[in-house]
Amino acid sequence: IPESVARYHAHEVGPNQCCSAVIQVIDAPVSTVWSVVRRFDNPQAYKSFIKSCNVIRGDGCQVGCVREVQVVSGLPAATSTERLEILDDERHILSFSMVGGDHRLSNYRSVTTLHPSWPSPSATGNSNASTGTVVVESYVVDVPIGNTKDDTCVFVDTIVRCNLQSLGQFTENLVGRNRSPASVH
Ligand code: A8S
Repeated sequence: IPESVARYHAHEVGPNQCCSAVIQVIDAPVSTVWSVVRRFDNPQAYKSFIKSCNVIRGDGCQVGCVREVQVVSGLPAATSTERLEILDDERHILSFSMVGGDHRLSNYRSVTTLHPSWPSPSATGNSNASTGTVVVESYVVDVPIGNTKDDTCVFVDTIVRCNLQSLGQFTENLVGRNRSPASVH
């Protein structure tokens, strides 16, 4: 990861905050994965905990715009209001923050970056073509009163890991590289 992009993952972490990162390797090109990730107005395309999303301020994919997501039932929250902070189409960086909602994740901010990955030459005999993507998603968030840093990170890591795994499945399907073939009836 280039230094210039790595610094986006170097969050300032206050005494009552925690931060962590999740990494996911996806067997689809950066261009495909980015076309899905950059759609700030359509997170439900791959985030399975999100039921629906409405842009309530600004233009869907422009910095400063605000979306309100409805979360599926069974989770400790129903809605979240989120602001797009960074959308860099050249370097494949997206960042958003949570600015409202009925959840307990105060001052949440995440940064997602995409990086080309190369298959091992022995696997394909072609070491030049980048075919895959490494996704890095890091975040910082306040530790809610009555919780520990560890609990908070375990909770958020679980959600982020689920999101990145379904991003992988969704985009691998788009390019016909689904690892787990659909069952045939
Ligand atoms: C994301 C990341 C997170 C979303 C969390 C952490 C959330 O949507 C869910 C449960 C909650 O309790 C908080 O990139 C909140 O979406 C699934 C409603 C914000």
